[in-house]
Amino acid sequence: MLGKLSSSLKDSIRKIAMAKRIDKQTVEELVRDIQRALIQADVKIALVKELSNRIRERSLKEKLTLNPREHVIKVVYEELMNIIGKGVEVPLASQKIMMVGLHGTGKTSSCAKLARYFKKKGLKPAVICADVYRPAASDQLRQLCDSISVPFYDGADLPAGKSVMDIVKAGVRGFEKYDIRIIDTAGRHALEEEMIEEIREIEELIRPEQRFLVLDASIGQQASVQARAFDDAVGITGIIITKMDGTAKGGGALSAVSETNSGIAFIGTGEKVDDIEKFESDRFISRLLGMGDLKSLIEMAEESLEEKDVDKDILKGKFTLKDLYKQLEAVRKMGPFKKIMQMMPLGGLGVDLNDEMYQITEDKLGQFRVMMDSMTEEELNDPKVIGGSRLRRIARGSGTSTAEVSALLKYHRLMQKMMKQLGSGRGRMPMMKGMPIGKMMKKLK
Ligand SMILES: Nc1nc2c(ncn2[C@@H]2O[C@H](COP(=O)(O)OP(=O)(O)OP(=O)(O)O)[C@@H](O)[C@H]2O)c(=O)[nH]1
Ligand SMILES: [Mg+2]
Repeated sequence: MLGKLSSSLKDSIRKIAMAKRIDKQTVEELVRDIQRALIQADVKIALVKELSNRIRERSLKEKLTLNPREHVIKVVYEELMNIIGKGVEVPLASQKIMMVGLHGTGKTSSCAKLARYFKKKGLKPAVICADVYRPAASDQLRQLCDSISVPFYDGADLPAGKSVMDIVKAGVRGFEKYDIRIIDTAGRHALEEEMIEEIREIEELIRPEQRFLVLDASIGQQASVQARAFDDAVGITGIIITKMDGTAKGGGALSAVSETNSGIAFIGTGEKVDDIEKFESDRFISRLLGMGDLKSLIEMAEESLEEKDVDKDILKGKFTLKDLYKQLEAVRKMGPFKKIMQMMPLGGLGVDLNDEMYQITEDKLGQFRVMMDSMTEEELNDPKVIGGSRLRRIARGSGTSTAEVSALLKYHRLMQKMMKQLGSGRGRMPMMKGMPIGKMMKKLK
């Protein structure tokens, strides 16, 4: 994804990391490298200029809390975050979602992707086709919905002469019992008043909690104009950027968020129904800069290795799957285990570390993450509720087996127990983030 932008940015970060000293000249060179990379990715010039000025200003004038190299990298990171925005969090709750966007941007595909996403989270989705203009539109959406076993409605039962509003009204009512009702709308080639009027009417009719704008990443800066027009019309609550897998110009669409009051909610990374990612800008930027562990590194530098206040609930044994997830995330971001383990004063805990313990693989962690992605909030908070049928659903949703999901639950129980012991015991608990994993993984074998 965004291969070229990413490789240029990585190069410039690497240069900074290796620079003998950080002075006006190094910063100027960095700014120029980043400008070139962003402009090639089609980010708006005005935004690039603003970012450049801020990097120059902050890199050299801000008071340092980190070493100068880390400081500059942190500034770059934060300023990129500024352009791309924080991303919007879509609640896992009952809601109606209306999709809007120009012709061919990926609205219909994204309807199915979203339905699948929510279904994996344990919610019941249904999809309504409000595109009566393109003859094949309803067949396309029906096939997609069939493939993921999600109910679909296109007003086929209504009398001839039905309008888009009739279909939407009947669909929303018919699917009243469903948690997530997704409405696909028709695209046009350009921003025509007729289309805008139609989505406005749909919006007024059903008052959807979410109005998602679907933008094609390959259109580059054109994305801004679209974002503004759709935001004016219906008030965009989230943006889905599609086709991030096939373009070098994605920077234009990414930075179009600044035209709306919302942010990026999802990105599409391929044609299949599973090719959708919840957008998390810190993770996205870390990946872009080629430093999966950049943020954690910076945090580590800031926090230092002092003993930290550990969440009291965790030590009382209230260690949920979500806490485990957070821990795995932190570890994954920090990079190789061995390095982290070596940084921690473990002697006091009576933990004897041998090489075997370091052999937990990235794959294993990745698999855990996918399984947790297929769980509901309730399950993450209280894994005890996971019985046979939920186990099967999670396994299916994550493409794993029930035995593998069970192994994760067992791992969680062990961790929970260990946390409890630590809480009641000797108290000293340096660097919660990654510590107990090596030991627990060994037990799992
Ligand atoms: N590579 C890639 N292709 C995508 C992605 N999202 C959608 N597509 C493809 O883009 C094309 C158009 O997608 P649709 O979902 O039909 O777009 P639409 O906005 O519904 O189009 P209209 O209904 O005609 O306005 C299809 O061939 C999709 O497979 C993506 O994230 N990556
Ligand atoms: Mg469509």
